[in-house]
Amino acid sequence: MSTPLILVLVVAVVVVLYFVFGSKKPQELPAKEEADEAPRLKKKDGPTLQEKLDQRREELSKAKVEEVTKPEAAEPAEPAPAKAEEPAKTEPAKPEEPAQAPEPTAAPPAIEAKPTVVARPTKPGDVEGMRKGLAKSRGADGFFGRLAALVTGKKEIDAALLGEIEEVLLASDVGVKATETLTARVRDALSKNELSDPARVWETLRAEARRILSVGGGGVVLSGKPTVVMMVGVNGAGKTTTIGKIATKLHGEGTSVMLAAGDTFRAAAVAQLEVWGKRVGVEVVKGKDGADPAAVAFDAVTKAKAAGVDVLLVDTAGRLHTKSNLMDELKKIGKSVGKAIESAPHETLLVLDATNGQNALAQAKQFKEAMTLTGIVLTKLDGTAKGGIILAIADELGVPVRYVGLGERADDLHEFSADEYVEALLGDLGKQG
Ligand SMILES: Nc1nc2c(ncn2[C@@H]2O[C@H](COP(=O)(O)OP(=O)(O)O)[C@@H](O)[C@H]2O)c(=O)[nH]1
Ligand SMILES: [Mg+2]
Repeated sequence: MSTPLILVLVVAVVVVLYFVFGSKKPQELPAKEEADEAPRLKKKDGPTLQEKLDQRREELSKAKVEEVTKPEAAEPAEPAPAKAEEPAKTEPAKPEEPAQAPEPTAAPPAIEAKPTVVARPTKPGDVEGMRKGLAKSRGADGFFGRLAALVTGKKEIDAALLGEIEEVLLASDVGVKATETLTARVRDALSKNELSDPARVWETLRAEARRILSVGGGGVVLSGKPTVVMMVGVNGAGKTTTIGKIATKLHGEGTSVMLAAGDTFRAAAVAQLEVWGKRVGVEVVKGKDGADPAAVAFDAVTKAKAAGVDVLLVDTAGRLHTKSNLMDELKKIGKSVGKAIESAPHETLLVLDATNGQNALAQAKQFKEAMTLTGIVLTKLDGTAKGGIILAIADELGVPVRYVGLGERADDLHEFSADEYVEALLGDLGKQG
C-alpha cells in the first residue's frame, strides 16, 4: 500500500471514531439534567403552606439565636435586657385586698416528720380563677380564641387546617419544638385517617399539651428547716412581688416564713420587700446600704435557722451596678447559703415575665446554663394573649413550673397544675360546636 493511501485510511478511521464516541456525550448530558430537574419541579409543586411554615420556623429559630447572643454582646454583666431600664415600681403593687388575715386555716405541714411536703395551694383546683387570669389568651385575638376560630363551622380536620393550627401555635410563642411535638400526634392520626372529628383533634392536642407540661409543678417543696428558696431572674420579672405572694400564701397556711433582702443594688428593692414583710407580718433580714448580697443571705439563713422558721425566701438583684457578672454573683449567694446549711438553697426558682415571649425563653436558657434551677415561676400571664409560651418553656427547659402569676394582687399567684392550666386555657376547644 502506498503511504498516501495509508494516510487517507487513518484519517477516515479517526473521523468515524469521532462521530461514534464523540456524539454520545452530548446525549448523556441532557438525560442527567432531566434527572436533576425532576425533584426541583416536584418541590415547586409542593404544599406552599408547609413552605411558609418552614420559613416561619427558620425566622423564629434565627430570632431566638439573636436574642440569646444580643444581650451578652451588649452588656456582659446582664443575662438579657429587661423590658425597661427601671421597670419595677419603686412601690410594690398595692393590692386592693391586702394579704388575708394571717390566721392559719390548716395545720402546718409536718416538715420534719416528712422531709418532702408540697405546700398546699390556698385555692386548689381554681380553674375558674385561672380562666379569668388568662382572659387575654382566651380572647378572640388570643391563643385560644384563634384556635377556636379555626374550627368554627368545620366538620373535618384536614392537612391544610393542621397547617393553620401550627401557624397559630407558632404565632402564640408556643415555639418551634413544642409546636412540632404538639402536632406530630395529630398529623400521625390524620395520615392514618383516624381523625375525622374536630373534637377528637382538640382532645389529642390537649393530651399532648398536658404531657409537655407534666414536667412537674405545684408550689415550693419544703425539704429542710428552714427550706431556703432563692428567687432569680432579670429586673422587672416579678421576683419581689412573687416573694410577697408566696409569703402570703405560706403564712396563711400556717407555715412560718422569713424574707431576705438580697437585692442590695437598689434601695427601693429593699423597701419594696419590707412593705411586703409588713403586710404579711413576717420578718425581713436586710443589710446596710450596698451590702454584699451573699453576706445578707448568709446572715438571713443563720437567723432563720435560729428562729426555727420553715421557709426563707431570698430576693436577689436582676442586674448589677458593677461590671461583675450577674450569674457569678448569684452563684456566690448560692454558695454562701450553702455554707450556712449544707443542702441550701433547696430551691432556686427562676422568675420569668410571660409578656417577654421568646425572649423569656432565651433568658431561661442562660440561667439554666449558669445554675441548677429547681423551678420556674411564670408571671404576668394576665398581661399576654400568648399563654402558650408556657408550653415552650416546659418543653425546652424540662424544669417544673411551680407557680403562675395572673395579676398584681397577693392572691393572684396560682400553684401550677398541668391539668388545671390546660383545662383553663384549652378546655373549651371543640366543645362549643
Ligand atoms: N400583671 C401582673 N403584674 C405583675 C405580676 N407579677 C409581678 N407584676 C408586676 O411587675 C412589676 C415588677 O415586679 P417586681 O416584683 O418588682 O420585679 P423584680 O424586679 O423581679 O423584683 C411590678 O409592678 C409588679 O406588680 C403578675 O403576675 N401580673
Ligand atoms: Mg425586686
